[in-house]
Amino acid sequence: MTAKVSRVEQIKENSRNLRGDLSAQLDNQLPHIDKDNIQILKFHGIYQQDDRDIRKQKGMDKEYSFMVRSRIAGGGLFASQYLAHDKISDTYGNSTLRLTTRQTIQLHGVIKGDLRKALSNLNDQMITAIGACGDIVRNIMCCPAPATDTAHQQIMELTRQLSDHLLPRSRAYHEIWIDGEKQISTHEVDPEHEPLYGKNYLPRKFKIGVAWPGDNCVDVFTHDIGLIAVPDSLDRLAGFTVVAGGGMGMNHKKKETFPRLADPLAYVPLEKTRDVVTAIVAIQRDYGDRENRKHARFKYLVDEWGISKLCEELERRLGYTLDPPGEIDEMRPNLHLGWNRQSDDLWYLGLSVQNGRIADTPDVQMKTGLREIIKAYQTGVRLTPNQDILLTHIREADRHGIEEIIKKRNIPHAGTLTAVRKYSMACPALPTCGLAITEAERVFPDVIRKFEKELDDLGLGREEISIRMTGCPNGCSRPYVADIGIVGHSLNKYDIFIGGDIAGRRLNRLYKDLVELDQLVPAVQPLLKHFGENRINGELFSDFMARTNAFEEFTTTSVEEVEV
Ligand code: SRM
Ligand code: SF4
Repeated sequence: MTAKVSRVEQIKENSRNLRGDLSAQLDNQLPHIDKDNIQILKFHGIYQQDDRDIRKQKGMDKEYSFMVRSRIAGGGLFASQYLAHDKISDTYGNSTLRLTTRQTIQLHGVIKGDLRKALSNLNDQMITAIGACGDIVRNIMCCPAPATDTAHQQIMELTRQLSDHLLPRSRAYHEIWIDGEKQISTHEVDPEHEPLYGKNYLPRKFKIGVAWPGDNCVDVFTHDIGLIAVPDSLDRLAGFTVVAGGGMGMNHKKKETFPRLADPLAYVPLEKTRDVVTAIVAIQRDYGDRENRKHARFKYLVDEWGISKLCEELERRLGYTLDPPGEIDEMRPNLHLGWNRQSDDLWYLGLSVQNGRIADTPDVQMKTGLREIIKAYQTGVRLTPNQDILLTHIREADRHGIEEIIKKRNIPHAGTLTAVRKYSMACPALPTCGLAITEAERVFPDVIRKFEKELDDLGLGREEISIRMTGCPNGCSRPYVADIGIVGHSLNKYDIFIGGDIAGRRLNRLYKDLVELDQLVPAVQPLLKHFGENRINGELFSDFMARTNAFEEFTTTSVEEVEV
């Protein structure tokens, strides 16, 4: 390791395979973990947070609590596993469950003294949080449709296998959170070996998504590695079109940071997929930037190398030549909402969860309703990349009872929601996210209501337009592929990005910057009106934006003046 590496690199290297001093930190009487150990904590799926609302109310310096993110490959859970999250959120958290844009669940508001109990309760249900955060391969996403055909089953199976294969080998997680007796281990050097990650793990987070052909519900081009299934003529999984080098995060003040879509790399048969994915991860391990974390994502390496050089290096490591990628079918995202056939005798029901926040409010008792349904009917659960939930394996005979609970708890059926609302997503932002510049999740219901009204007034109330909002430019709700991305820039001011496409194959562009929250809809209104008046044959907003020069006509930014 050279002297120039970032501080986080040094912390990882000295962490004794992700142990750091976490055990001692957990045992002391302080409400928080120290600065260096916070970095190690992330690998265990936990973030230390400071609730800015409570801090202000109490006039305190910091109000510490912790966010625990489970690792849930492809978003698939058994009833008991979902119910364990529900219970832990009441016992140790803030009583809400936050479904994430990567098909996991976050528990917020856990205090330090309860972390071990919360993680141990999850472990009792075979749920881990290791690798849900940190410089490692994160939760692997997969199209959540619970189909019974062979190829669909195979992609979920592969997702689970890849997820297990790409976990760290370190026993630190079990020692610290589960097997209490080893917490005070004095082992200087851990005998275990990390064959893929080594002592320094990856330069940065690494993300993989698996898509079904024609259905881009996982936003496959936004991943470091995207795998698009290729079925054979008998509907079994033959292999994957591999795409590489996607990512969303950027920084308003650093022009060298940018969102990027993955490029097609190769066709890989199923039996070689694991080796190819592992070799790509190893390339990022070896060549990713370990000095500058803002430049450490795989997308920058791919951008600088180009896809051909990546392919050459990959083939050199594998020792064989890869087939070129085939044509990628046109894709549309399927949200998988509403009642759907799972098989001849089973159904699944997709429910839209606004911003993924499962909670009880005076109007909608989403949390109670879901608990009642899942408990009574022992449904399976699949979390979706759009922060929604699918209840699976429902028998015809149980549909009536489920409908009764939905009615009693006032949970809206997807059919009653506008397309704009269904496609919308916002990140948590304030008060928990330490990187938030503006509000997102909390103001988003109102923003969506206003867009719905405007679209309705323009006669566009049924349009499929995706709106995604974040409280900073990191891109956690993948705003840069949305039709309309709203990104926090400075206090109460947002940048509006327009022109992504619903299929997730085109990045949007900065349309207006530094727009006040209450001016978001007026800023986009003229463009929407222009679309309504000039679209051809009912074309989609995204197709209209690609066909015409409406963007150039309506865009105005002051970006040159404000950037430093
Ligand atoms: Fe994210 C950091 C929340 C998906 C890009 N993200 C964070 C942190 C942990 C803030 C922090 O570092 O202190 C946020 C915690 C907020 C809170 O209070 O809960 C956070 N990210 C989320 C979630 C919960 C948003 C959501 O609305 O669901 C998503 C959790 C996913 C999961 O289950 O694993 C989430 N984050 C994403 C995505 C979307 C995706 O992966 O498909 C992205 C863009 C894709 C990408 O990675 O390029 C994303 N998050 C970031 C970044 C920018 C990374 C970069 O390349 O620059 C950060 C900041 C960082 O890493 O330095 C970040
Ligand atoms: Fe926080 Fe920014 Fe991610 Fe929103 S986009 S959760 S504000 S890091």
